[in-house]
Amino acid sequence: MSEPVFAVVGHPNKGKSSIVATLAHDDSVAVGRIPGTTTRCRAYPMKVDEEVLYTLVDTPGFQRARAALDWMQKHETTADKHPDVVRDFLKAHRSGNRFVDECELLTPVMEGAGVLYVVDGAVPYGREYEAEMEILRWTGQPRMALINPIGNADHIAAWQVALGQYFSVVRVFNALTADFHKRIELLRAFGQLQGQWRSTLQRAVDNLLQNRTQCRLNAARVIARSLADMLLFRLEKKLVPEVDMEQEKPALEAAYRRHLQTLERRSRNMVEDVYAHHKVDRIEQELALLDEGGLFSEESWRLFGLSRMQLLGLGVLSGAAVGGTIDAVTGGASMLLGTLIGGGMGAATSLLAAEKLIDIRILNMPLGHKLLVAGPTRNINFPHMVFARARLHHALISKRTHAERGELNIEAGLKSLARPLKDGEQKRLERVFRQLRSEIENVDAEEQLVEIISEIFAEDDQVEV
Ligand SMILES: Nc1nc2c(ncn2[C@@H]2O[C@H](COP(=O)(O)OP(=O)(O)OP(=O)(O)O)[C@@H](O)[C@H]2O)c(=O)[nH]1
Ligand SMILES: [Mg+2]
Repeated sequence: MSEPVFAVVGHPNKGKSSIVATLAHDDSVAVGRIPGTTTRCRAYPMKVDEEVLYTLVDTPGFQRARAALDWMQKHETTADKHPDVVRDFLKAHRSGNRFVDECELLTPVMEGAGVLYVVDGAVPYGREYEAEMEILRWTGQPRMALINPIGNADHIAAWQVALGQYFSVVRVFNALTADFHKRIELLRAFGQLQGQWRSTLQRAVDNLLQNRTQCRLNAARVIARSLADMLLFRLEKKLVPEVDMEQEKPALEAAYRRHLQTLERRSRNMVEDVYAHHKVDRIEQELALLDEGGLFSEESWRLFGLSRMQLLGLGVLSGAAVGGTIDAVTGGASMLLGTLIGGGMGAATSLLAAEKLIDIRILNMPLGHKLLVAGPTRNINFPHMVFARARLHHALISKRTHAERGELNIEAGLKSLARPLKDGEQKRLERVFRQLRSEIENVDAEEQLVEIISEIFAEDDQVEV
């Protein structure tokens, strides 16, 4: 194998598999509360465009480290022979059942893997780890220790002192929350372990950074496509003369909403695929009854981090659009804003809600037939809200580690979307939404939307969310 291989080893239940999942970007790695989840070694290659950048080997935890070290010490001669003693240990016990887990975890190390030793910074350091660390030292392989604080970080300092005596590099690395930048930093540290890995890992870092940009672009494409589809969606139903049209409207409206929800859900799944999250249990309020104040309520907007002023600004946009063109807003904005502030938030909210999402028209057809037509929506705020929801989901999914198996609760993540959109970004979006609406299949506008969204995501990626 030419690419660097790292065996992730340690005590049972310390987050070894979680670290493998996070570093290999692989949510198929089995992670579990009960010690002994991993019983066999398994290699997880980290690939970008089918090229393996590095491989992580998940291993079972040490079970009888003290007894294994005793055996090794009995066969010890001089320090230069320590790796040979470990090899002899494997030969002597590989087919037996006394040191099954020790043999399993030491095999990839003796085949050339670097060692990543994982401990839990939330529990106190104790002597029982010394046999494990000593065995790893005897392997002679490059070694790094990772302190993965499961819960709290109370004992990190003591661990650092102890680990520093056995490992050339010691890092605190939270398997569940380590964001992309921390993972990159860790890879760079791997490079320090062994000279010959440095250039390969630097290339891996470069590839991952490029891949990150590509993922943002792919996600932006998915979102722009679904936004355009949602914005231009039109649904119609032909009715024979004797049918009561008023009775037909609710069904058409419901079908319209269902379709929007399907489009949104599909785009969420595709964005998750872009980031190799294939099994996310997502909890998200459905694109609600927009015209009944649900999604356009003051509360919804606030949830998306829009300030009171921004909210009022959007209210102005929305309100003016009812009476005329959006361009006319600029002049009248301050006056309207004054009225809205004077009228309190209730006024702004009602203005936001005033525009119906689903506008159903009735067209006359030959022979007394009628055509019920729903959409495309003309609601000004609709694409902004759809985008705000997509952006929040993207922020959460792009930072989610592959060790995280809990549900992804979108609304609960709202607080963490720290960066409000800049006015310029909001305006560019509005301009392109208008363009999209003006022409069916407006490819140019969609490309522009992709560009704006990727730029917003790039900026979001710099911010700790
Ligand atoms: N809160 C928190 N939980 C973690 C973290 N790392 C792992 N866990 C949890 O700890 C438990 C054990 O994690 P695993 O990754 O399966 O641990 P392991 O060392 O591979 O365990 P074995 O295979 O049983 O030896 C799981 O329930 C994880 O979700 C962490 O950084 N923070
Ligand atoms: Mg495991």
